[in-house]
Amino acid sequence: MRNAYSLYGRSGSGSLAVQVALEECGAPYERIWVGKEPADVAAYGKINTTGKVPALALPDGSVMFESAAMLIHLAAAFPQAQLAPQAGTSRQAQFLQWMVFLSANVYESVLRLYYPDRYSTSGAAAADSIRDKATADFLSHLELIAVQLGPYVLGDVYSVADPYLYMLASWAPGEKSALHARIPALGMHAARLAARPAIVKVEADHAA
Ligand SMILES: N[C@@H](CCC(=O)N[C@@H](CS)C(=O)NCC(=O)O)C(=O)O
Repeated sequence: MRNAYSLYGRSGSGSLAVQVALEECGAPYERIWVGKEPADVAAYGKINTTGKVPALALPDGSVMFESAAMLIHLAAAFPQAQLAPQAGTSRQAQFLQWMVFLSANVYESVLRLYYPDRYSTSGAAAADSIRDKATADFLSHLELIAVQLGPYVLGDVYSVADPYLYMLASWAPGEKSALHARIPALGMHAARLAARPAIVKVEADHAA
């Protein structure tokens, strides 16, 4: 029996996709919520110096940050779960492309949407225009990935890119139905993913 992983996160945050991957790998893990009080944030800063969630402590005690890196790592650590294509194949090249795209573009635009004050020296005065541009970028990034869903990010093969897309798209502002009406392929992807036992379990944990 391997020692357990420790996943640090918050409800509804970027730890959701990593928790889904831990479930689908069959990895032993504990899920730790990080509080938002100054003392909690200070204590967490000693575990993850970026201060962001998620962080993942590996069975050997080392700690990593960056959600996409965690997903890629877990898929490689548990090859029997078949959550990523084999290293060196052209399908893996596509997989890595979309993982980096989701992290560098989709996640990035969501952060501008939710933390606009961090993207200008004008503070709140610039917030509305930063949010508007972030929303437009978020939607165009999602449209770009949605046109080639078939039904998964890698076509007919499921991978950790799918719960990553599922989680990021769920952060769209406003009603989910509006996003799914605008990008139907994304709605179908979300419905398919929402039926997976690991997602049912992790969504319930985050909603509790
Ligand atoms: N690139 C990072 C982004 C992590 C991130 O910004 N997480 C958000 C929650 S989804 C966070 O910690 N926000 C709190 C803050 O920035 O103060 C990743 O993919 O893990």
